[in-house]
Amino acid sequence: MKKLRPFIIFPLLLLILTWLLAACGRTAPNEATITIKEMAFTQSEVTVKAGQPVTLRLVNRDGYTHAFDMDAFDIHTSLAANETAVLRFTPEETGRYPFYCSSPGHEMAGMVGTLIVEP
Ligand SMILES: [Cu+2]
Repeated sequence: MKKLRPFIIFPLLLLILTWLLAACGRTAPNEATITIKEMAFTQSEVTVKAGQPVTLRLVNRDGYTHAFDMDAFDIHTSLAANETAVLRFTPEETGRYPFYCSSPGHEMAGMVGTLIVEP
């Protein structure tokens, strides 16, 4: 029985290592949720890492249509009342990129924010 132990431990270690690597990938996600409520983005600043895919979840909690526009990445999305949208893109360069709602008058009413891309 004792001779079999290394053969049992090695696959077990491999399994643990695989799990740890997967866990590490999950603890540093380039993900953010921006909620739209009462004619405003609840998060006016969102920080992500450059060179990694970003997942941006947009949640419209208002009873009317909004938009999410970020010219730097050519993103122009419309969100119906209570709709959720998921955007995926990869910012290659660091910087501060403004986003806004292009529904008439909404940007002027304060529907603006900044995506901060860090190294
Ligand atoms: Cu709006």
